[in-house]
Amino acid sequence: MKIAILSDLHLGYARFEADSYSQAASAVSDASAKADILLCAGDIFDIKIPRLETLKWAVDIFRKSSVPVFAIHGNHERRARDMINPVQLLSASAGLRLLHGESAVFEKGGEKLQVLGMGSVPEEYASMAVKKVMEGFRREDGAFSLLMIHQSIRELVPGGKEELSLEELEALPFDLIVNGHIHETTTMLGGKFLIPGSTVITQLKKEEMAPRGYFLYDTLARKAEFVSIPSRRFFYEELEFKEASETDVRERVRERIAMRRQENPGAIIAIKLDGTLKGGLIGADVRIESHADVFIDNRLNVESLGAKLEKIRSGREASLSMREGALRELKAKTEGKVTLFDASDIFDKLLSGPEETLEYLEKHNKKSEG
Ligand SMILES: [Mn+2]
Repeated sequence: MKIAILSDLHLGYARFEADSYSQAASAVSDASAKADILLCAGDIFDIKIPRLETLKWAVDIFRKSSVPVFAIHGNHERRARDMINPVQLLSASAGLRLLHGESAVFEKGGEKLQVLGMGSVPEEYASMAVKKVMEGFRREDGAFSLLMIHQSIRELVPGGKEELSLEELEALPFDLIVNGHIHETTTMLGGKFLIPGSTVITQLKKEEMAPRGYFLYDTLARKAEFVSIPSRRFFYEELEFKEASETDVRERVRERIAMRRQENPGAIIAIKLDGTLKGGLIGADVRIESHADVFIDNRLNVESLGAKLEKIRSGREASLSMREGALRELKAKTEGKVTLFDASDIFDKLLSGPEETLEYLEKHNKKSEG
């Protein structure tokens, strides 16, 4: 059996709305021609209450699929329990099978696939939600078992703590786990954990330069193949300057755009400008003419400002920790020796001011007099 795994179509995404429709349409039609079933791991829509035009696009795109579609909702579609989310509406109008905390079996040519779907939940509840969903899950005999989720993954989030971890996912009884939410194509756990990534650019990050597409998974070979779809090229450029003039910056930006657009006329281009400017120029002084689908991230001369802020911040932290250190030291040295009052309290009061110190001493003097 061949399973197509798609995710994060973000239909109606305002910045690249036409791309969101055309690229999703390509992905769904290409996938339905190659696979026996299509899985959609959430964020089919970009917002919870899409415009009617977007809904019409979605219905048209999914109605054309010649194979069944199983889907879950993503965080962009999540609404309160008693409200209708757009994927539910799509499910009712285009025949998608929407799974939230339940499983469905698809059978073809004597082969069975069981998909357990869990729509997006807030990250802090993800572990608990998976446990709860697993309690109600009964494994179908002889079926290839698959879990479909739409969550962050602890190991992929810097400083992540409450997200689902790869370890707990690996321990679950599935042949394959597929995830949405993360827009970058990713393969983990030796091919047992797949993230297809979004079909449209939404974040203008370096990682999004990779081709857009979907995974085609073969249950017999237990292998996934990434199938790229026709999509608009995206370039992320970093230009570094040193003591540059406004003309220097404008020239190099213009050159870079021309170079990229020569090979890819419709390319989306994000340009990060970094480094220093001549004399008293600041980043905001550099005016760059606007081009369609070119996004400038101007960080010229912000380094010095950033460094200044950093100095102030670390200075504050250093003095704070010095104060804490001194308090601790004083406490340790006077412990058991000074009995009338707490020496570290006096130190603290002295730092606050003479009034506070006197007040404190007077209060303790009265106390010791009885
Ligand atoms: Mn998304």
